[in-house]
Amino acid sequence: MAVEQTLSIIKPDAVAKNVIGDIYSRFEKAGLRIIAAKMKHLSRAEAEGFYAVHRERPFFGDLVSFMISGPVIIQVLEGEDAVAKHRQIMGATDPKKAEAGTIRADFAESIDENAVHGSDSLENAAIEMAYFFAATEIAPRTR
Ligand code: RTP
Ligand code: MG
Repeated sequence: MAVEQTLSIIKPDAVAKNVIGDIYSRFEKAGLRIIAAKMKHLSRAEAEGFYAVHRERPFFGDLVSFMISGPVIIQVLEGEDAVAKHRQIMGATDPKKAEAGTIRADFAESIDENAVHGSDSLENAAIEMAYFFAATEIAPRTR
């Protein structure tokens, strides 16, 4: 397995629930290191750009409105097999289908307000990291 980097977002519902620390703790316990982080209230244009692949989907408008309903925390996670490991900790998109003990099983209310985002491939991870962070804002561990 290779060391990878992936983009994670704690969505507005989870920030509102005050569970940022709990979610960070799950990343750390899984061996994922936070190598970049920022809190941001996304503009509509930023949210639309981030989710542009879903532009034609029926849920796109609701998704964008939700993502700009409050601040989010955006981070880059680094570790062995980080893309898949992060998706595993997150759980299924629909919390009703998410495995017990996953972030979405524990904190998500619905498929629309589902607590977290995670890149779904190494290729998309690179695109999404560049969308939110300059290279100088990402600090891979040296010790
Ligand atoms: P994400 O991109 O946020 O990590 O979630 P995901 O990969 O598990 O799901 P994706 O298919 O990429 O969908 C992006 C987000 O759109 C909302 N969604 N709503 N109502 C619906 O049928 C529906 N499907 C997706 C969710 O917030 C999902 O996380
Ligand atoms: Mg996705």
